[in-house]
Amino acid sequence: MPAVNYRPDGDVVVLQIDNPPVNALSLAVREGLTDGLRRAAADTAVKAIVVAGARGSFAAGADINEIASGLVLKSPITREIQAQMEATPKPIVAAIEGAALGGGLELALACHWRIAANGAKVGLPEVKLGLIPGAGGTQRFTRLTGPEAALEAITSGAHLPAPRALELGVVDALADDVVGEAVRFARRVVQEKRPLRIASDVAERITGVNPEVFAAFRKKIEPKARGQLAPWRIIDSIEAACMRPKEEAFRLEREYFNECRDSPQREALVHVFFAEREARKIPDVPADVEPLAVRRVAVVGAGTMGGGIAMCFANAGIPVSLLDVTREALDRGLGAIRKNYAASVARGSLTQQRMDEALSLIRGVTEYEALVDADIIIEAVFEDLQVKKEVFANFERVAAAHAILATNTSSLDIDAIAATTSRPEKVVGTHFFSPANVMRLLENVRGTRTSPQTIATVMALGKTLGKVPVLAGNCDGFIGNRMLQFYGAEAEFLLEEGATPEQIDGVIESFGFAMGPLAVRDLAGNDVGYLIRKSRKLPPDERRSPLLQRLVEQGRLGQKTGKGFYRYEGRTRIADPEVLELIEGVSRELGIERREIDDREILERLLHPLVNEGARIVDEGIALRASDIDVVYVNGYGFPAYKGGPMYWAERAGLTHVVETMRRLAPSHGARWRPAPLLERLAASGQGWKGAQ
Ligand code: 3H9
Repeated sequence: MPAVNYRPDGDVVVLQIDNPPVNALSLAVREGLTDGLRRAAADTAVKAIVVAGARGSFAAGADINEIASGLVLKSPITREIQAQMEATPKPIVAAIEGAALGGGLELALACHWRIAANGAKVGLPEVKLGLIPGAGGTQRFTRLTGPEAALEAITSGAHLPAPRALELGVVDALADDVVGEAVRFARRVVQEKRPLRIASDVAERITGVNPEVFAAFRKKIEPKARGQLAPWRIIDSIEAACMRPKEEAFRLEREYFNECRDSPQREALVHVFFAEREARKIPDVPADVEPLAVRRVAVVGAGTMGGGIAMCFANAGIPVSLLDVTREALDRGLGAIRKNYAASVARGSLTQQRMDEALSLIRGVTEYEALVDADIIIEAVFEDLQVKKEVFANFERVAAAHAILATNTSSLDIDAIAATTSRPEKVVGTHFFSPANVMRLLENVRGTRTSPQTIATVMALGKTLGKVPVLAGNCDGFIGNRMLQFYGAEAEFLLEEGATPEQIDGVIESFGFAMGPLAVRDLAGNDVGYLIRKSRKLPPDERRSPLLQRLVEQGRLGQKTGKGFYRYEGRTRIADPEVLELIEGVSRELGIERREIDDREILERLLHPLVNEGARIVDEGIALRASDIDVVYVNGYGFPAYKGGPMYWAERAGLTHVVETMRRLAPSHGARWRPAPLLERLAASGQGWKGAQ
């Protein structure tokens, strides 16, 4: 099968890219395009060319595997094909269906005109792979849209819906029958002898640009882009498009692309890209297991989590019943949802019409009987096993026979919950993260008897909701929270030994997390953290810190009481000498001599125990693979994606370092802090996590 089909249609030739699954621009595609262009240019019967994609999609960009190989791409490279297009005297029209992303859009931008299907999406998402567009994307896009829109679109990597792309000038027209319309359009252009429109020569929107635009944008993205390379190089490249001669600007884009391609950040982000896709593959749930069709959903519990989960479904266009047993709690929950949507409308990130559509899909109910038509019921009530069991007993009474019964628990035993029903094969954990309508991670949890179809359904649901699903086995805390307890505890031990809250949070935030562990505690509430801690039965030999309890006793519950590990003015945290006194008091009480602790020790002592527990989780089969843990931490716990996730990061730094840290900690911290046997094995053999499979 050729990777590019040559399809004459009268005096127009359609070059159709056909490279499953996503029409990536592999070498075979590039060769096919170059040959097709040459043949069409040479054939006097051909008056115009349309470039399109097979199977309803244009092209998803460069082949990421090829870029990740680090090898120099074989000629013809995309830039050479673009030069060939721009030198062709015959009109070339891109017919964009599905997705035109990255190099795919760059290819379309080198065509003279672009026609997109109404439902198509276009974008330059390279930033998410730690790259900048490397085939003139920052140049041609900016020339068509002007710098403001280009800065927003390319630094965010957003997928723009076709109508928005039309508004911005990235595409020239929308159509239903895209290829047909592109062919007709090409003929019209020939008949009218319209001059060819070469995007790299369009200059109106890059002329007379105020350089302040770039300074202001750099300031704006600083909090989000801190520590990363690609977003800054994208701005540099767009600035060059506006401020430098064309050839120099294109050359700079190439240099920045190479710099990003060769950076460890690119490598880490490509790891995350493939890890997210790998996580959807469950070895004992073959791809042909048909997920249950989810047409109606019910969520039980109208608190913050339940409301957020209901919003996820409404946003995906799925009708959802939200149940709370009292009218008052239900009204409060529905009110919070309305407020949430209204805030998005006020911010401009949602239209009033979309808000109305979403709200019309959420129905508040107070009777369990109303859940009878749901295909999946998700419980999101108080985190208490007894309460959850009672709720599941109600499900047992009313749920349709085919319905899946899911729990949003963040740590409780799925099998114990399943045991209250007569259909344990339909019971599963769907652990959403707060705020549920924003956070991308969906940690699905299988019980001993959860059926393949139930698993396939909740994994597919993750995709429907635009989330990143990962499957975990059943244990206390599953993947994410089970690992996190070590990180949280170690932060307190470091305080006892001499570190300050600012130092600990500073180290973690410089590493790339949005917030350090103590600031997170203050946000979630130290009373909540303390309760969870108290409910855990720690082995007698395990080190414990009384710090959290002391804070709670003194009313330092965190942001909600204006003081916790910090003092707060609004949301601004301020170091508080009173806390330091309290911490020093605890050190004295425990007979610990405080010392200077350097930043590296802080980082390793916080992250290595996390990785060590991750190794146990892989060894026990709770996570199917180490990379699933990376997906969990990047999407649910704020681990910087450009460092690849904790397991990837540790492997790059050397697993032996983790073993050494754990050997140092275990004598004072207890048996659970000993190096995981799997980790010791892999470190000794020099194998990475692949050795665990
Ligand atoms: C670039 O273009 C650089 C240029 O500027 C520079 C020079 C030209 N390559 O996501 P899915 C695989 S950088 C190779 O599940 P969906 C994917 O791994 C690129 N493989 O489907 C998966 O494989 P498997 C910029 C790719 O329907 C399968 O295809 N472009 C590529 O949910 C299905 O993928 C991007 O960043 C690729 N480019 O979503 C776009 N893309 O089945 C990246 C996908 O074995 N791609 N695969 O696990 C996407 O965003 C989504 O795949 C897309 C489809 C939205 C297209």
